[in-house]
Amino acid sequence: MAIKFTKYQGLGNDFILVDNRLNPEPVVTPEQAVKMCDRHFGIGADGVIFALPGENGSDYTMRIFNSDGSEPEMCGNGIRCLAAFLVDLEGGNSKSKYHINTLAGEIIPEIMPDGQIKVDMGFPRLLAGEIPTTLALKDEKVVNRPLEVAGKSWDVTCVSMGNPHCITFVDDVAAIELEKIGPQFETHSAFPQKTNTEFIQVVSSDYVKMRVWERGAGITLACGTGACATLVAGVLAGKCGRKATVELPGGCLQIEWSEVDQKVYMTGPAQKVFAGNI
Ligand code: ZDP
Repeated sequence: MAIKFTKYQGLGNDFILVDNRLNPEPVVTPEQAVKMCDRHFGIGADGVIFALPGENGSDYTMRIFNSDGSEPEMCGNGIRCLAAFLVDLEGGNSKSKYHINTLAGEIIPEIMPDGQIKVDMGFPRLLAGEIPTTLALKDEKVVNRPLEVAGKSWDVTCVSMGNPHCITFVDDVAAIELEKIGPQFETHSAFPQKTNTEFIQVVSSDYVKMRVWERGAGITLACGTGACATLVAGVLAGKCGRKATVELPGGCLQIEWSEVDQKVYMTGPAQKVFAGNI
């Protein structure tokens, strides 16, 4: 059976988008997703994203499989790609704002006049029990707590954007041996659902550089939920203002943790690359 797909990328974080609007279950299995994401034997991507029918009054539901077949709750760059995909699918009937049901709650991407996509990413979750991490008591925040990884003590701040993130501020982000230490953070026993890990170099209170090791995907060029979690962590740790540019290997995202409604807003691009059948 052939499956129609469209490849999108947001700052080089790339996804295979599948039109799943007629079926409430993904038409691709996690095992097939792994093969599709393979960069040598498949299409190549960091994940597969499904546009499914809406639930509870939302326009659509988004589900995603990571390149290792695991299923994260949310995906920031991916939801911008999904919004661009929906505009394409709906043609003349498309909307400028979509209410998307995800495992992390309702997320609202909006297509801006300049083509950038601004996403209402909802509220960050800050308590150890909801991240989840065992680095503090369930109802405590985890800000600058020591974590032993690869024979070294790192000060970490943890934030959930629906999915778990562990943020570490470093002097030189280029010097981090991501491939070596990333997996040790991801699978550390302090993170029962594993974790995405971000290494951050603060250039100024409104500009930071980030490198990421993603849970279930490894090194990627960008991570939207990670950029959001980073800004929140920067505010908690007293290193950032409420609005900043996050520079990732694939480009920049604008992130704001609104003082008005306490939600996180992410603005960035999403582009179609090619379409095909597999
Ligand atoms: O939480 C996870 O398992 C992530 N690998 C999900 C994907 C996150 C993503 N890179 C993002 O932009 O938020 C898509």
